Amino acid sequence: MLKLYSAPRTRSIRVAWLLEEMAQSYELISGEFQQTGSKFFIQSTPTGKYPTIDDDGVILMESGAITEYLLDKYGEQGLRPARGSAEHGEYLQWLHYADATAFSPLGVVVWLTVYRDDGADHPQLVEDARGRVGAALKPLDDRLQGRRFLLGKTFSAADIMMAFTLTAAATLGMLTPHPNLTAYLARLTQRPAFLAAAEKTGNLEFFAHKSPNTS
Ligand SMILES: N[C@@H](CCC(=O)N[C@@H](CS)C(=O)NCC(=O)O)C(=O)O
Repeated sequence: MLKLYSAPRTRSIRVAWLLEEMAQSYELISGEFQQTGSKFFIQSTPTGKYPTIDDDGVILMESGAITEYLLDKYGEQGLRPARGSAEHGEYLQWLHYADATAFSPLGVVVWLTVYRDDGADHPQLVEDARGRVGAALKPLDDRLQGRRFLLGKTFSAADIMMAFTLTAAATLGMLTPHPNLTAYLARLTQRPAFLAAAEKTGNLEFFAHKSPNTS
């Protein structure tokens, strides 16, 4: 059976949520995120990263790639537009934007202020990364003006990818200037498939936007 390696507060929620939307059965292998100080790829998964899937020996990391693989293999279930359509191009754009463009500067903020905990020694770097987070969230907020989802009226797997990124932004207090994104994230996290995945993967607290230092 398809196995998903998952830990709370990681991108594994994206894959669990997608599988719940697809009503696809899977075995959840739950672990805890190991703090990455100076070592990387040390998570208790076959790749050392979360998320990882093992689909009868096909071992994959990268949440965006896993998303596309699962939709190809197990059926799209209306979760992405037809290939070659204009909407499919937009779907791919936002799917990748979620981790490549929007999460990158967020990752720097998290790295310096949460994992390394020496952000105070590098105020310029933190400020620069925060500025780039704001710059990456602005076009998204504009996109959600008058739209329920990234593609308009239709929910897609790109929304799943984006929700994790926006939740990370919210825990750092960086979603407040973006009212469309705040409302959009609230909409997404009411979905039954999200709630099922969040419960199974221990992510309900994270999506309540609690930072690692608050309980
Ligand atoms: N771009 C990758 C990022 C994967 C990633 O960095 N995952 C984090 C948890 S959310 C991790 O496993 N970090 C441990 C490490 O970097 O060694 C994806 O979208 O899956």
